[in-house]
Amino acid sequence: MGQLNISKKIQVMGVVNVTPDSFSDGGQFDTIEKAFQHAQQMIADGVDILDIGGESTRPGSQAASEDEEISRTIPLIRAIREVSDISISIDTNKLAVMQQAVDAGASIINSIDALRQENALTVAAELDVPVCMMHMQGSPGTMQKEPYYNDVVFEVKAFLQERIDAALAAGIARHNIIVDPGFGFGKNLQHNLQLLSSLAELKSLGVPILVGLSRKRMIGTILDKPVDQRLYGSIATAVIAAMQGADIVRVHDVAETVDAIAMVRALKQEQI
Ligand code: PT1
Repeated sequence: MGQLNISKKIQVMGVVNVTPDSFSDGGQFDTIEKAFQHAQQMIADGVDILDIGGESTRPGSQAASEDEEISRTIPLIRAIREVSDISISIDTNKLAVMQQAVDAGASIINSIDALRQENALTVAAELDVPVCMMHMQGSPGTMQKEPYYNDVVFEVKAFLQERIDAALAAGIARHNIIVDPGFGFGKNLQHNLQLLSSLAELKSLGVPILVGLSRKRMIGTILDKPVDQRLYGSIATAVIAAMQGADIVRVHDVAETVDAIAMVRALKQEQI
């Protein structure tokens, strides 16, 4: 428990959303109970890390308040900790949520704004756990309006390098740094495809790379399929990313991805 596994093994991170489902009115307990069952299934399916988030950050989504995020995520983290020592990541940009989550047993901070908020780097350095810093152009409410880059791969890589430098300067240990190009966060289809096809270029940053492509719109656009029919496309993108050196893949469909990634791992061991 606690430490991120930094061995050669490609890790599967399972997405556990604790955001109330607008189609159910079962209330907070119902939401947490469902997320707990979901987490237990992922553990049974072989997940390496559970990523718990109490605020949706999909394009166009609404922000959650600090109290909402805390009341959704902290009881869930405690409940999982009572039954398992699985690695838990907290998907948040809020400092109080990071602190309470780590106190409750989370061992990774997943920051989609790359710890750019006031004091976030200092708090993360004090917590002394691995942090994932993600690239995003704009903010979730508006980021898909008009994403623009001259050279998306160059600009994302330069941003991630700048965040690595800032993290190191704030006292975050190099072995605790993970980066993520942020698929779908202020990127159009072409930007996403350019990043995916050049993912290996991020390896020279010298830190583990996390990618989240599962069920995203880029898959829906290519396949012309709604979100509940993107499983095979999602598996394909996880494999494409892992083949290019992604160290952690963030996914919804854990059992399927664990098998797909096992094939990549076997192939990579042959190559060494
Ligand atoms: C991600 C990620 C995340 N994605 C990390 N954390 C989401 N580290 C939440 C779409 O285009 O990639 N990396 N936390 C979910 N966000 C999105 C963004 C969901 C875009 C869907 C889309 O459909």
